Amino acid sequence: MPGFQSGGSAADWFEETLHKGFRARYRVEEILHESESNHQHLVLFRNEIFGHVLALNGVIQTTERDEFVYHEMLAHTPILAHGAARDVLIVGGGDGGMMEEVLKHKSVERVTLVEIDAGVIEFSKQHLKSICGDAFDDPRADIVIADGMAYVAETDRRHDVMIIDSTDPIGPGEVLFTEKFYKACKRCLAPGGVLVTQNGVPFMQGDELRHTIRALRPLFADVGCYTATVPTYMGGCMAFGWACDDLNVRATPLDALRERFAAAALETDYYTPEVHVGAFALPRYIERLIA
Ligand code: AG3
Repeated sequence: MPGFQSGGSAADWFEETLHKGFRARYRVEEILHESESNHQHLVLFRNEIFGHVLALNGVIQTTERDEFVYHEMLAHTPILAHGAARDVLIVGGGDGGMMEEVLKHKSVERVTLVEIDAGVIEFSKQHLKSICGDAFDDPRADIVIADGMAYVAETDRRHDVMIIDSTDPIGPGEVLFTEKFYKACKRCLAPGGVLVTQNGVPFMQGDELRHTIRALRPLFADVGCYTATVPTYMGGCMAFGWACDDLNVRATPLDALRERFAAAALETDYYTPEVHVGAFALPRYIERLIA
């Protein structure tokens, strides 16, 4: 079983294999599901601290207990900064957690989820209700099983907010970190639209963020990043890329964010308008990485 190790006692441990030279282990109370899809190895287990834990190819993607940090920050930050997003695209995100956050915005009329692996979606509907809720049944949800790269290169649609909810750049997720992909994203972004990306933990994976920022810079008037701390993405804060052609979107004043947040009547566990603004204040080592 990839990722699993006997801890020397009765309990089994899941060992995440993402980083060279660093491993984190999670005690497995119970394996709830394990399978091999056309694209990847999928496992769901239960851990005392994190609840249900989903790992793809040995890398933890999301957990019941801490998914809110990542999903709220990648969904609400661009949507509330934009202020009038009606059409949202999610690339990846087959677990449905991102879509669930996006659908909390009543002003959003359509969310398109482009996921390469139908297996992840089927599985999440069955086993990850606590993360995706009823998002897959929402009439505003449009589920497309396709390669994200092909979708953004070919679609005629234009999106106000695009969220790249990918895995790390290993395996099927790799293409979602290329210049070619970002160019195609720009093509299907509506005027004033915002693109946000997941860029890993810069302390551990600095190159991932550096490459994305370098690839985005020539394409958009405003390129930057913001951060949030997700407990299971080990090694410090996680970085999210930001790209937009309108400089005013990132500069949306706190008062406006507070008004929009109140109007949207969102219940959140991490996101607040204050956290939103603060998330763009970068520690020096990250500033240097993207300079
Ligand atoms: N996808 C991002 C997982 C990143 C894990 N990387 C890491 N630990 N450095 C999450 C998908 C949730 N919808």
